[in-house]
Amino acid sequence: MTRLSGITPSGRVHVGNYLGALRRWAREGAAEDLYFVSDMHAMTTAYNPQRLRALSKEMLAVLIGSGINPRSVFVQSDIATQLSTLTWVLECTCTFGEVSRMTQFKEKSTGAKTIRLGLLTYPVLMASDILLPGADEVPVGDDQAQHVELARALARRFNTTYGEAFVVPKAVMPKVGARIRDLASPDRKMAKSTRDEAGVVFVLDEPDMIRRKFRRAVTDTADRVEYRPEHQPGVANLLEILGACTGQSPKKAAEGIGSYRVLKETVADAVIEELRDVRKRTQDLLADPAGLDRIRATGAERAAQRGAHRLASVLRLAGIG
Ligand code: AQP
Repeated sequence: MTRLSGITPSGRVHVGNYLGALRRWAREGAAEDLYFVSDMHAMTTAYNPQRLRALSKEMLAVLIGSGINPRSVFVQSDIATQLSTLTWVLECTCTFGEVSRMTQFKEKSTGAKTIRLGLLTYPVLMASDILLPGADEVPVGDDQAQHVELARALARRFNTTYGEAFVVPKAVMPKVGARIRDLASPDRKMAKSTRDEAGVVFVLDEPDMIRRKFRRAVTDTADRVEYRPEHQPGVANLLEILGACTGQSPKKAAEGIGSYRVLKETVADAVIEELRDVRKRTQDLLADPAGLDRIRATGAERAAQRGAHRLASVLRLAGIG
């Protein structure tokens, strides 16, 4: 059974990505699972090529530094030739109506001055990510469930029209972890692409910086450390982060903390501790670029080998190649 998950280098990895995804991938991932840096997905809106390359490299190191099996990790564009070939076959299996109906496309394209064609066809590339290695399960949040549904539809359609080539994948909803919010604006989630970094704690932030960001976290004037997400979103967010680090419920985490000042110091300490080894391992990997390149090349080779047989039969069945 193969599970597949990706993370897009649209910015630097933050503590929300780590607590909500990477840590779980490291703890629960099996040897045959695949985790990839989806750098090609970062191209659907304006971006800087040098920054994308640097972010992808750093993200690869953070994935491995987080404890994910290096043999399960690869960078999407390292198998770009296979993926692009399969994407063309799937684009010719998919209808314009199907992609233009995608909620995420509608959200991201509404009001945009120019819309890249890749923004429309991105779910088809995502279908290739899933179908090429024959993933059985794709853990996704609500926002991506529709895309996995499309991958299922395309797999079934190809299988019945041209011949059996694809595993029909299943979307699985991971256990709902805390949705970590931006420390400076607790009304929105912590996100990689947020321009104002004051409320975003990056996995590779130095401990001093982490402490500073928590000290400045937006709370309220009540100075009452209780878990009441509706009334005290900033405080609730800090308690969720603390609970995620200490393995407690946010309510339990609040016990014995008498002031916001103490709460902020306690969360900062817990996050620094939680990230200490991850940061150290990641920094070691980044300090040895040749070693990281070797790990990357091995991951790419394994991913390519895994897809080669399926791609060959897809091309044969489709009457090309
Ligand atoms: N704030 C968050 N709290 C908990 N989990 C989070 N994830 C993202 N933000 C939080 C989880 O991280 C994984 C990787 O996500 P992605 O690259 O597919 O994109 P995303 O969810 O859109 O991540 P970001 O950080 O919010 O980036 P941008 O700014 O590009 O939108 C996913 O498993 C996600 O649930």
